[in-house]
Amino acid sequence: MAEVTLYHWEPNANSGKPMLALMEKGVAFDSHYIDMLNFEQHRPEYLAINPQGTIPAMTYGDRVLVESTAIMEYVNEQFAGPDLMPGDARDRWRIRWWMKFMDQWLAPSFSMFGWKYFVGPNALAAHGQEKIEAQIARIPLPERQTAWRKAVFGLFSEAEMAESGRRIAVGIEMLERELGKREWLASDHYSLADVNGFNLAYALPLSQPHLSNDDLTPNIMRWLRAIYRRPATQACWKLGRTPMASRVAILEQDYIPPRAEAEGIVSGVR
Ligand SMILES: N[C@@H](CCC(=O)N[C@@H](CS)C(=O)NCC(=O)O)C(=O)O
Repeated sequence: MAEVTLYHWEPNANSGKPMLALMEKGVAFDSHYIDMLNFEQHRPEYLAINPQGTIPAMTYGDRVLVESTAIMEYVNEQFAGPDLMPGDARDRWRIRWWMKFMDQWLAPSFSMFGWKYFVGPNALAAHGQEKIEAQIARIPLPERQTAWRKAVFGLFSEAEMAESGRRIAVGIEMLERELGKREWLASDHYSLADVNGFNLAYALPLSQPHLSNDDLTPNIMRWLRAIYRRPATQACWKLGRTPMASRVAILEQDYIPPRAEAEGIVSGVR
């Protein structure tokens, strides 16, 4: 048994961030998959670890850590292995700037698409309306109850979806510009900003093929493929169990042309 246990869902967004950071550092950990579509995050045994019922969470000895970006910073400082907050003070400022921008502004927009097109429809198909209502009533955080209701019952408004689409387009432009300046997102060294960014952006050429592809965003594509080829990323994405995570295989293609429409990824995930 390892000293570290990570409770996580798919290598994607919040769960994927500490998963990938631990693997990059070479930290041995017990992987505890929480099946979010089966509401395992609201079961008493998990609530005993994280009473908020959200994932990821990490235990290290008797310490319990939550919040994906804060966990990554902890992992980087606590354990030996390559420094993922490298460079000088300005680089570290840039890393933190990008992580804050992604966590607060961009990730919620990606998440809205993921929940509308993947999480909600798949959970509804698996459990049916009545059981889902009962599950939602058990969720500890009111804001997570709202997110589930909107996803399952198709209640994200057109205005919300349009705003998320706009933010994703702005985020793509910003990433492309920044990655034109240096090899990695925030520093000349691979950093937590790259780990964070990859977890949001790995499926961009599938989900936003009209905005991100080899013709329009060559810097993003170079960056995504370079991260995909890293042994830690390969090991991390092997822990995925749903078609959400297997979208990463798009990065094996050498050239991805512009397309007008997102490909039908399981249940229309975009
Ligand atoms: N800010 C938290 C967000 C955690 C969070 O909301 N995670 C989502 C999955 S990405 C979750 O646990 N959802 C479960 C639920 O809403 O039932 C973090 O970065 O760790």
